[in-house]
Amino acid sequence: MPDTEAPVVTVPENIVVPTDPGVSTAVVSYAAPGATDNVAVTSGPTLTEGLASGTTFPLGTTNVTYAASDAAGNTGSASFTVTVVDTEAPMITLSTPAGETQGPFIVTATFNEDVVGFEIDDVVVGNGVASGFVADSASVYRFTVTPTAEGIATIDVAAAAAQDAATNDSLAADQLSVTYDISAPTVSLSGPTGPVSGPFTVTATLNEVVTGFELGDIVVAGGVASARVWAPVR
Ligand SMILES: [Ca+2]
Ligand SMILES: [Ca+2]
Ligand SMILES: [Ca+2]
Repeated sequence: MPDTEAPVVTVPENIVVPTDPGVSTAVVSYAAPGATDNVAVTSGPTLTEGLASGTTFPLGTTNVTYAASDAAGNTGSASFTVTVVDTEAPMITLSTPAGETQGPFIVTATFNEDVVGFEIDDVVVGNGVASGFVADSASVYRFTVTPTAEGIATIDVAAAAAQDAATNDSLAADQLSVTYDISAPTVSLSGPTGPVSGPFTVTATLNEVVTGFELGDIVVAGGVASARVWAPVR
């Protein structure tokens, strides 16, 4: 009597795992498949489809099949699936070229993965208006912010502004703030109010932080300016 019974291969149950942190894949280990036969298993179980245990599985479902044979050439096989699911919320970062501006400025919103549903209405501007919304890609967006009044303009994007392919809502962005400054600095001088009989101190007070103000900028008629105390004072 020939042996017509194929080996019986046993494999793990279907596996569902989240992606590893920060990547769209997962390293998945599973229990080693086994095989039994009415006579003897002579080959296997061997991986014939999918990926080995302990390797990196892609997003989505991967079929994994193992086969085993006996001496009579009968082959049995069994399959299971490994499904990698994205459970990570997309993160968004807001950036702009400078912290101070004298006019409209560009803000770039960069997600750490592709998203859908991000649009200009998701951008909340304090003391300004957003316009010119452009999608450079599914993860990088740009828009222009025009400040309204001198002072700080803020840009916020709340949580759930956009969704990744697995419909995870995006996280809120850290607030971006830019100082809108269009007035020239003013300087006021103060010193002795009455007659003097020797060197005296003059204080130059600027209404905002400046650079480039030096001793050579001081013009004195009937005297000489020297740097007794020369420190930036606001
Ligand atoms: Ca057999
Ligand atoms: Ca995600
Ligand atoms: Ca949205």
